[in-house]
Amino acid sequence: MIFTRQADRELGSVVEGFNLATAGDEDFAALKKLVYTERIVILKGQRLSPQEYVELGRRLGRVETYYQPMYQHPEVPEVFVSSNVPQDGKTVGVPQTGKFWHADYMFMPNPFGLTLIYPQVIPQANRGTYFIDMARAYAKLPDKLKDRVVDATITHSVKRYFKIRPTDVYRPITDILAEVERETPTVTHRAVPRHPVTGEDFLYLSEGFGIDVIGADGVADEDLRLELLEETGQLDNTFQHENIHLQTFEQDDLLIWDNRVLIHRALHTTKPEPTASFRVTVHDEYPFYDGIDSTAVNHPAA
Ligand code: 7UC
Ligand code: FE
Repeated sequence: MIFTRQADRELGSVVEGFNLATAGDEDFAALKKLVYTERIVILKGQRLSPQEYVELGRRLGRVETYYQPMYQHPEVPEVFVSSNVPQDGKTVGVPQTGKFWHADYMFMPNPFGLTLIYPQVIPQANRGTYFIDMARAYAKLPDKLKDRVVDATITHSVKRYFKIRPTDVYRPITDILAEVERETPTVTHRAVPRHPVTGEDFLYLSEGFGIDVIGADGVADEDLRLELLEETGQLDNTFQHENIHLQTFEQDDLLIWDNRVLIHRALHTTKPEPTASFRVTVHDEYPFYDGIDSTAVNHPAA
């Protein structure tokens, strides 16, 4: 395997010559280490079946299957499918996922450390994913703002971006919202957890899933939530903020990123184009942050 930093970019390293069929445990350990330091790793030249892709995920840790069946690959449920491309006249997976700042499973009690994305159908005009490194963004905050958030907690819920399923048609919206709260109750995470490998503190807040920032006095502070979103770049709808990194990719790329420190957002498409990608998500061998039970099951079948 050969690692190359992306020239002129703060994030991301490119890996040539990774081969699942021949990779040893030491290669997977090296890959993971690279993800923690570089945040994003782009494996070039990958030609994997959905089954092989999940196998790659298993070599990195415990694979988490998305809790909602409508996102699951019809043959390989561990693969989450984001797609607007019908197959045999039927929709596969879910279109338009993640078009808001978030980290995956932030609204669950035990989020996973690693997200893998394997683009399948790549749009021509609007390709790529936006990222913000929330460890660097936190480090750059004015001390006064850091002081206000360091001992805070944040509540998270999927309710703002929960997608209506075909079976929800004609259901009262209040019933659906009550079901969302029952199935995925609002969770509380420390506002500024520490990365178990790099030791960096990061701000665990997103515009998509963050509900309340609760100060050390136990009171929700809406001004603080908005200031933090503004300072970190999450309210910049031009995506020109210096914290925002656009990661592009091409066919046969497979991206692995640090789902602790990075938040991400699907690139806003200006014209509808066919796009499809496969996702696999993995709990590494470290607790998500100190104090979280890394063996906790997120969504016991309801
Ligand atoms: O459809 C979507 O945008 C999925 C989102 C609500 N959850 C992705 C995740 O893993 O947190
Ligand atoms: Fe996502």
